[in-house]
Amino acid sequence: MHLSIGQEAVSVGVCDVLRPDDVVAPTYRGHAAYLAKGGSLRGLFAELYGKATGVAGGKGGSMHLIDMSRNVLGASAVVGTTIPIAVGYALALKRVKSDCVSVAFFGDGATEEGVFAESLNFAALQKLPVLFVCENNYYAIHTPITRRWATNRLCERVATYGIPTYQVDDSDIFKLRQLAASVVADMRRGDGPSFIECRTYRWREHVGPNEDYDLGYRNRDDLTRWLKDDQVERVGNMIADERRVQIESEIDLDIADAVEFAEMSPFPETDKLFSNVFANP
Ligand SMILES: Cc1ncc(C[n+]2csc(CCOP(=O)(O)OP(=O)(O)O)c2C)c(N)n1
Ligand SMILES: [Mg+2]
Repeated sequence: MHLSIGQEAVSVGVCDVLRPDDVVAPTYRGHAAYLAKGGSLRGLFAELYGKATGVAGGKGGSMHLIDMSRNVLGASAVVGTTIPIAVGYALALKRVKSDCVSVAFFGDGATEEGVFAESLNFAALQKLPVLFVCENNYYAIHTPITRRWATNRLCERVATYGIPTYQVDDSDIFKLRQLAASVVADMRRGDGPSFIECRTYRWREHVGPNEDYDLGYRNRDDLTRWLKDDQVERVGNMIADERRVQIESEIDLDIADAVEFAEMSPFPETDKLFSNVFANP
């Protein structure tokens, strides 16, 4: 699984200003976005275990959290694919004259896919209520943006489509939240798409729970800088000690409950093998 540890502030800063009826399209690194959108901890863990009670019925796993009861459009393992899905949903929202918005989360690597350019153009042309949120963690697997991008000027590239662009380069959750609130309000009024580039950092390896600073593609000093700016710690420090201890123990209990729920849940029935998949026997 692809952990979003270190990148939580992006998901929380954006999702906190959304309404339950707004939709989000997270990526395969989407645990934080799923939970920030009000997702079910039990449903998430059961999905990781491949159990029938998981949000995708145990057939998706970590990379494919889909939960339309929370308006979380299916995440995908294929880089960049949630961008046009979010744009398509925004087109549907506009057609039914809804004031809801659609949010596409994606990585810096996804901006290199052709569909990113197609989606930006179409969303700008049609003035769709879609917020593009790039989680720029500087790497696509092990390759840094310095070896992939001719220039670092991502916001400038996007701006050429006539889309307002913003950059949050220090992961400040309150700055991002305020910005998201303002652009979402504009989008609800029909102002069309916006783009936010959030600089952030993946603390763990690309896939899996371990650290990978011994691989040589990045430096632990970079992590140290981001650890100093950890927004989970920052927000935690704003809460009175007694209350914080209480919140943390409640969360520990919730996690223990979700893990137990997942372990006790059944695997999907074999007669469900061909339901909700494209193939038919
Ligand atoms: C279309 C496609 N190409 C390549 C891959 C292999 N791949 C998986 S993750 C990844 C890196 C994507 O980087 P980024 O978009 O920055 O997301 P991050 O993993 O950093 O969150 C690549 C190339 C893929 N899954 N899909
Ligand atoms: Mg990346």
